Amino acid sequence: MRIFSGIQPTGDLHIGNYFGAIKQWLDFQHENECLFCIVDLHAITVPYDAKKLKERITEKTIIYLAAGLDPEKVIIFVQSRVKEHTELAWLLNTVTPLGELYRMTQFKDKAKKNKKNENAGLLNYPVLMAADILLYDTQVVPVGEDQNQHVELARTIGKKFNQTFGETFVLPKSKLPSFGARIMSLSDPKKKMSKSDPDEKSRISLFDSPKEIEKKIKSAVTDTQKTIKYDKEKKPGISNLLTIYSVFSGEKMEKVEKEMKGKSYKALKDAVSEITIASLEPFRRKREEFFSRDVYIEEILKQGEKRARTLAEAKMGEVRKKMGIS
Ligand code: AQP
Repeated sequence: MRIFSGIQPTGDLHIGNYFGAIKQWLDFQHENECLFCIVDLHAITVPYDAKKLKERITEKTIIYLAAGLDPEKVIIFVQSRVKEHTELAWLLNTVTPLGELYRMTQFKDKAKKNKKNENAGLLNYPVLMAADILLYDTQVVPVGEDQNQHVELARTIGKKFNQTFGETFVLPKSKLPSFGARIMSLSDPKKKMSKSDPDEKSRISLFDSPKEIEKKIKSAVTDTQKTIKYDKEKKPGISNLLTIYSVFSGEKMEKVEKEMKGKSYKALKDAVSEITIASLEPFRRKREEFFSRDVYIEEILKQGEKRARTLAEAKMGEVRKKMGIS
């Protein structure tokens, strides 16, 4: 199967990004044709530091490698280096109903957060994402729950194009993890954990030190009751901690609930801290190995770009022809 997914080079990756996206990618890489992209053109739709963007891209590439992606098997590349993404996004704009874009949850959330910068790029973000996906005849897009709506829209746009210009695009499907598709903020467990949340305590970054992890989990919001039970509506904080424990341990929720039954909230937090620290330790270690290997990282990105471009150019040739563009 052809698999495509990406992560924006914004902020520090957190355990939500890992469980929602990267962990699934690792499972796919052995038996499928995978493209994993660093989607820098998406990252610039919100205020960002232009001087730091390149550094952020290198950082994310290191994370992909440290997590265990094998550049011999998968294509790792930077979105802006393959110009066909923006060309196709423009063309797809012409078949995208405006109403669909206005109803996207992420647009509404981000526009609200960035009142002074409510730009057209933010609105058109899902069209660019549709281009990223459709350009490679992607069948499956492994993402967290928050991106599901965008993948659905990519399908709608692809279908509309096919109906208008003839069969051209494969219609993609999203693949959510069976559990951990939405890790919530530690400070406000009704909101998803997010890289751009100004409250650092709200997320556990993949490279937080054991001390930082312990501190953040200790201060995680729970509730005033005493029972440990999975109930997303009534006990969002406890449910989030149980989820984190479950995804790191690989144990089913019923088993985790049984294990934690009768324990104090402090004991639950200690257990979550312990398993999180132990599970993230290999990331910290492997990341060190890739530091100061800039030439190697750039080589991987160059190779990835070349392989992605070959596929993208062929598809764009077909698209231009269908649309009557020379
Ligand atoms: N809290 C989450 N739980 C599970 N999966 C998540 N993802 C994001 N947050 C969670 C998944 O991570 C992948 C990469 O996300 P992205 O870089 O495209 O940006 P995002 O979805 O907008 O995630 P963030 O962390 O909230 O970033 P910012 O703050 O920069 O917008 C996606 O597959 C996403 O589903």
